Amino acid sequence: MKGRRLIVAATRLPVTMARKAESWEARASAGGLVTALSAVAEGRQFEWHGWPGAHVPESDRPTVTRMLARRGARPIFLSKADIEGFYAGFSNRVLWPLCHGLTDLSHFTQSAWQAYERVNAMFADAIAARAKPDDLVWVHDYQLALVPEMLRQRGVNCAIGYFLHIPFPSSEIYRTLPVREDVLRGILGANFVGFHGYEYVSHFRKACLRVLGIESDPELIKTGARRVYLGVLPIGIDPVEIADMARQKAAKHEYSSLRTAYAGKKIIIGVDRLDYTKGIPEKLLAFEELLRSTPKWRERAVLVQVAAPSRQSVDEYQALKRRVDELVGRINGQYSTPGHTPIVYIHQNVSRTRLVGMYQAADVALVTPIRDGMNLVALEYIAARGELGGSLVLSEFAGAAYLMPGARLVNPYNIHEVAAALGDELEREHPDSSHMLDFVNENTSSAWAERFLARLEATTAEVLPASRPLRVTQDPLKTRLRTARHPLVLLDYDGTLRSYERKPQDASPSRKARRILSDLAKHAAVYVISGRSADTLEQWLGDLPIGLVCEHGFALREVGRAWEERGTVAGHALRRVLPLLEEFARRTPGAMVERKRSAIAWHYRSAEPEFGAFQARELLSELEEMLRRRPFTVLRGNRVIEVRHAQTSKGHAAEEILRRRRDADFVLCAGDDRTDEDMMEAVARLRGEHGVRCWVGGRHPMTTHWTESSATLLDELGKLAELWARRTEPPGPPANNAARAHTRVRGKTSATRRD
Ligand code: ADQ
Repeated sequence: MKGRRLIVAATRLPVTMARKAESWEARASAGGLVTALSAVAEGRQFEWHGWPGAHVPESDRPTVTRMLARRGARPIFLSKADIEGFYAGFSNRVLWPLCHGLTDLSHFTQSAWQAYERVNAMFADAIAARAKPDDLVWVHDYQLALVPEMLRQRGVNCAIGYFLHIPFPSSEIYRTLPVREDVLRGILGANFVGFHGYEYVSHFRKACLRVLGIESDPELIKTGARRVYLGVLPIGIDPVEIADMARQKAAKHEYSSLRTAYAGKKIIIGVDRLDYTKGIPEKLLAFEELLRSTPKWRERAVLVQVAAPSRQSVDEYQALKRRVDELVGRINGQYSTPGHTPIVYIHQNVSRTRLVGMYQAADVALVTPIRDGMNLVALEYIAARGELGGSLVLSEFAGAAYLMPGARLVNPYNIHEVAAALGDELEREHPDSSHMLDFVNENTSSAWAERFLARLEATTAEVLPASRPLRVTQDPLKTRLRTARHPLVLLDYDGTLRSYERKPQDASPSRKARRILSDLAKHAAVYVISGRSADTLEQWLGDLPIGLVCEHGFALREVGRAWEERGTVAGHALRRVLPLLEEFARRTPGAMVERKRSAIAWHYRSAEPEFGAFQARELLSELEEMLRRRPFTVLRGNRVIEVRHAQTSKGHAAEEILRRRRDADFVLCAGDDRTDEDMMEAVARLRGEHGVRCWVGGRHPMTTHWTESSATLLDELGKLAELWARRTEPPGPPANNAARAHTRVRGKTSATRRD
């Protein structure tokens, strides 16, 4: 076996279980995804987690599990309530219409959402129990959007990919979703997220910006320590399978019966699931318009419309069925003659082999969804017609529209335009579809899967650092901690000791955090190194026996001493930088300038997000030019750009503390954002193997350990304080070289202004 093991999560297994008398029967389902994955499954170990397509009572589950295991499938058993809430309720009644831009058909209920969360968690549990660090996990589609992040929360650290088979809607539409943050965060647990077209990537990026405030590049989103790569990978079909089917009897029979029945006439084919996104009523109205405006086609053209029954328990689908029935009746009533009926309506699941025969018989395919992630019917038609060539009238709102050179693109809402395009295409005698055929033959479904996995492997090669979860009571760390005689603890505040709050002033320390800090300080030298002002730190932590560093390293306060300041922003920065920032604030409604002693900051949290991000990029390039070879650094934080003296960073602060605490024989530092990386770097450089560097919120390439959240870190710090308290031979109090090194006391700094 070459290749890494692949674990696939998709709602439905490639095998459907059905109850047969007293036993169960396994039937292979032949979806596009099954074909796409069968080739990549060949060279590696492979397992597929999903729902077996039926409610299986508790007593039968072991048998069904065994039957499925033989086919590489691992069942997620769902109760009837789960199927209703997760599948019909949230997936198909909320996300499906919303992602297709149909907000008025999207009906959110709390109970359906809870079922969705529950079922996503079942998938995550099942996969987390199996996944090994070197595996690849590939999660499919909108039904399982929470799974990637849920896997991270369960400590899964292997490469996770996610592919969305349907459109991602514009951010205006997406923002109407009541659980918009959760769904985005769920997807962002992946290392690589794939879409059919760049339009969807761009919508996804805008949603991340507007909903979560996360800026991104066209192919990359950085969120905390994690990098999420984005890719455009339009799915394909298997043209060889189509060619094989075309040779079968059922296809040949279908072909010749249609050609005989409509000899001398033009055949138009429509093949869709009976879904409101597929634009079937609009298509029928366009055909009606053609018959009305161009009488010669009334008896010389037939529309064969196959509509597979779909989601019949959902109200909107029942309404759609009634509407389609009515339209077909009306048009046929109006234009039928004893010898000819213009619409042949087949409301059935037709075998794929028969469909191929129908495609082959058709002069024109009419594929006019009002919104469609990709649309495989367009590709199947071109493949089935092969060298015969064929006309494809294709909605510009199908993902396939970007990829089919030579298709006649139409706006499906414009009935007259579609009717006219259809009329034109019916006139063509030998349409050339060779360019489309080339695309279909090259972009096969298995090539698509290979490409996805190659991208997933490439994007994760770099992010598998050998860091481990922080567990202070487990060896070897426990022994190292217990035997440390002069330990030093350096902690960031926001996001590390405390989770973020919408309003920064609300994030005061919990009683538990304060108690743990003072317990730790009985056995170690403890510093909180924060971006907060001196005043805030004094107010929240000033009474504890710990050192404080404010404004990202601008000033340091040893226990019981006054604040010592480092470089301030003055002179050049004030004369040149301040006016520039003020000009950008004037040009960007909602942006503002903040002056601190250590820095000047340009905040754009309240500006229109896209414009703010654009202006921030402009400002950064101007600042870079202006500050070349000057002792200032430009820091890009969360929706803020700060210009500060090059000597003020958390790295410099950590360096200074390490210099003062030379005898510290063990250093533990923890942080969670970009500014903490400087601190991690300093500890790694100066203390190497004597340091434990812990990242909060996931793995980070610069750290040795990680915790899931600030709450987990606090728990571990609490255990650490207990561990030290239980030591039989208590170490001496932490050496305090600081007092000796204390030469630059300048008194307490003035309050930092937060305008
Ligand atoms: P679907 O919405 O299901 O897929 P589509 O891409 O057209 O849409 O695939 C439909 C498949 O079902 C085709 O293979 C077609 O042959 C088959 N089919 C349609 N009608 C049928 C009938 N009456 N009987 C039998 N078979 C029928 C979702 C997204 C799409 C995206 C795919 C793949 O909505 O936009 O292209 O996933 O990513």
